[in-house]
Amino acid sequence: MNLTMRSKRLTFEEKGVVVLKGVLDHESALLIQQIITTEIKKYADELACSVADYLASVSRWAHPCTMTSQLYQWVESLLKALASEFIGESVKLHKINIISKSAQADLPVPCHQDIAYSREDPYEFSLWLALQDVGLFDGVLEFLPYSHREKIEPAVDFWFPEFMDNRQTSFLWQHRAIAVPVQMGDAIVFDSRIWHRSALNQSGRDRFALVTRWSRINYQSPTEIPERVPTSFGMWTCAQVTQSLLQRGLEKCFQHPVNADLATYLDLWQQLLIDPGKLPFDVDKLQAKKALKGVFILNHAAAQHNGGDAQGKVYAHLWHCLLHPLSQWLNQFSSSEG
Ligand SMILES: O=C(O)CCC(=O)C(=O)O
Repeated sequence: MNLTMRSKRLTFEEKGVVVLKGVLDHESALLIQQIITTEIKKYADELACSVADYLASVSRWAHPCTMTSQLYQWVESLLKALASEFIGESVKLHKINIISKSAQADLPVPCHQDIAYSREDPYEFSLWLALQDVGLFDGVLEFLPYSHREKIEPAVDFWFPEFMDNRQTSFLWQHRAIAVPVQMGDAIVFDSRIWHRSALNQSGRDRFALVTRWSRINYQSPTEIPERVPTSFGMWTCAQVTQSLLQRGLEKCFQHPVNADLATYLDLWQQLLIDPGKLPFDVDKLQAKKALKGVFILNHAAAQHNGGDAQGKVYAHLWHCLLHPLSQWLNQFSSSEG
C-alpha cells in the first residue's frame, strides 16, 4: 500500500479525522458544481420559487436524487477505490449526500456524532469532499480530535427551536477543537463517532460538499448506539405537530375545518394571511407568510428531490413566527374541551 495513505490512515485511527489532499482535480470539482447548480435551478423552477428561496430552505440532498444519480457510478467506482485504498480493505457505500452552506442558509450545523443518527444503518467513516475552497469564514468544519473514542450520546435534536449548542461554547471545545480549512478537491475523512460541527458561513460564498458514508465490509458497528430522544418540536416531530396545529388553527380561527395533508394546510394558511382581517393572536403576518413558504418549499423538496434542512432553521422559524403564538392561543380551547 502507498505509504502516504498508510500514514493518513494511522492519523485517522488515532485522531478520528484526517485530510486527503487533491482527491479531485479542479476540472472535475467544477463539473460536479455545475451538475449541482443546474439541478438546483430545475428544482426551484419545479416549485415556482427563486433559487435563493429554494436554497434558504433546502441545504442537503440525499441519494437518490437527480444530482446524486449523475455521480453514482463515479462514487461506486473511483471514490470507492480510494476509500478502500485509504482504509486498507474493501468498503461498502452507505449514503451519498450533497450539503450546501450558502448566503441564504449560512448557519452552523451544531456539534454532533454522525453515528447517533444512523442507528438502523451504522457506518464507519465519512469522506467529505470540498467542491469549493473552504476557508475559516466559509462554513469550515470543526472537529474534536480523539473524541471518536468517547461513548456515543443520543442524537442531538438541534431542530428544537430553543436549542443551544452548549458543547460548542464549552471550555473543552473552545480549547481543543480544530477547524479544518480545505481547498477545492480535498477530502476530509472522519470517523462516524467523532464530535464535529460546521461553522457559520460569514463570507456568503457558496460552499458545496459531496459527502459519502462508508464502512469496511466486515465492520462491526458499536452495540451501544443510544435510541433517539425526540423533543416536543424537533427533527422527528415537527412536521406532525405543524400539521396538527395548522389544522386546529384553521378550525378555531377561521371556522374552516379541513381534513388534509401538511402541504394543503401550509398553502391555505399562506392564502389566509394575505387577508387584512385581524388574527385573534399577535403575529407579524409578513414574517409568518415567509416562514410558511419556507416550510412549503422544504416539504415539497423532501418529497420531490430528497431534500432536507441541514441546519434545522426552517421549522424553527415557523415556530417562532406563527406556531408558538398559535399554540398559546389554542391552549384556551384545550382546557375547556379536555
Ligand atoms: O457540511 C456540513 O456543513 C456539515 C457536515 C456534517 O456534519 C456531516 O457530514 O456529518
